[in-house]
Amino acid sequence: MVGRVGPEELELTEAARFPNRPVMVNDGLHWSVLTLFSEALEAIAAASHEAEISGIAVDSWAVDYGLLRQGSLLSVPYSYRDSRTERGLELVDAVISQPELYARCGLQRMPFTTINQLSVDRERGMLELADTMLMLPDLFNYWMTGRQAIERTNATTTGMMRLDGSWDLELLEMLGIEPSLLPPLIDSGTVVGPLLPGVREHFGVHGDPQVYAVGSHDTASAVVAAPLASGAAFISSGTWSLVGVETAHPITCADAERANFTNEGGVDGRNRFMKNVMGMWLLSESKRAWEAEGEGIELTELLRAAAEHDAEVPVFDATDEIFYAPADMPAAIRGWFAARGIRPPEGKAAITRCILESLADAYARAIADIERISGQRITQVNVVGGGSRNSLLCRLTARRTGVPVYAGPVEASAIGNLLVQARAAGVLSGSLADLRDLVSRVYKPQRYDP
Ligand code: LFR
Repeated sequence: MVGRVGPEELELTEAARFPNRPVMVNDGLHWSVLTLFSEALEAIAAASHEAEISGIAVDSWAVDYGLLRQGSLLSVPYSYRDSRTERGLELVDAVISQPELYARCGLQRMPFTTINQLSVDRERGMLELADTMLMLPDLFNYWMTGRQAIERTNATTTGMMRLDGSWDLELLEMLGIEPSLLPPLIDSGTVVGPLLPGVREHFGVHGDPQVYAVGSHDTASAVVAAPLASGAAFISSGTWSLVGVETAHPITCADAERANFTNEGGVDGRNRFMKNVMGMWLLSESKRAWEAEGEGIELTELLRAAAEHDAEVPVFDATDEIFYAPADMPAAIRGWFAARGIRPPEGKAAITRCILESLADAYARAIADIERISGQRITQVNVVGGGSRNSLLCRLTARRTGVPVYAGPVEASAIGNLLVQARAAGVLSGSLADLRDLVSRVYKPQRYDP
């Protein structure tokens, strides 16, 4: 995405879009990081021929990382959907109980958290070889600038960071992970460094752009661009749906732990008290399964049929771990109902409707939890990200939460990334509230009433 930004200007253009396909080989599911890097740099190079690019910043999903030795990547990074994370949970559970871990880092229990993955690497001897770990956006920053650092918002998703923002050295020792693996932390809104001349030449990038650190966790960037009013909860809706509120401090009481709520670091030291709900992954994987049966299906067609499907559908728990990476999503949904003696929905329209109703139900439950645990009344929901375009889902969300839904912007992560870069470059100034003010002046949200 190429952005142009000024005190009263905010414009985003799509420079390129390419699929991000993890690749399954005999040792598991990996990200094609070189493909992602070269696609991105080629797009930046092409854009730099049209206009001067003054800044570059990377955000991506969280938790995944590369291991390096003397500056070179040692192995192909794994996808967090690889099943080795189950072994990771076992290894961490053997060392520390979940309540103790929660009190230290405030993260909800999820198999893919970085410490679980690193524990598997340790068991396999990889940490004896590695001298550095970089989160994926940091790996890209390193490839662009030569500087090794871990950006803070993403660091909070590793499970290795204490609630005060320092690395949890005691926990690292318990897990047998060398602290020297971790390069220095860097804050969002700072300069990483100039693009290396060799990178500029190789990809043909014109000009001399600076690389900035932003909320390198996509959810941190998305929430920067969520025009939150007081009493607002956010849903960052994409592959995942992250449902939560922004708070000044983490909330780690027993009730929060029981409800499996997470605390992640945001830009400007904010905290996101929230829950991971499965998200559009449920639908994209169902679509993939149906297509594998040989039929081409348009998403708009599925959504239209689901909107017209009036018959009652049952709902499943859209936070259940069984949906992380099933081979066949519609079969997993059927299995969830069958295990509870409930008749599953049949046919694509009913299943699509059931997925959307189940997502909206999970959002409503998460929001009720937030109200109970934080004592804060939620009077509106801001949906940002790709899912904000899904008007049926927005309508169902308003219906099940009982409060108005404000949908948009769609490209929230890219906008949040851009705003934080622009502020670091001195083009914008002010607090997050000022940045959000600019977003709401430029992007008028769509309102859905309950
Ligand atoms: C969303 C997201 C979530 C994180 C999940 C896995 O894209 O970053 O915040 O929990 O992906 O990294």
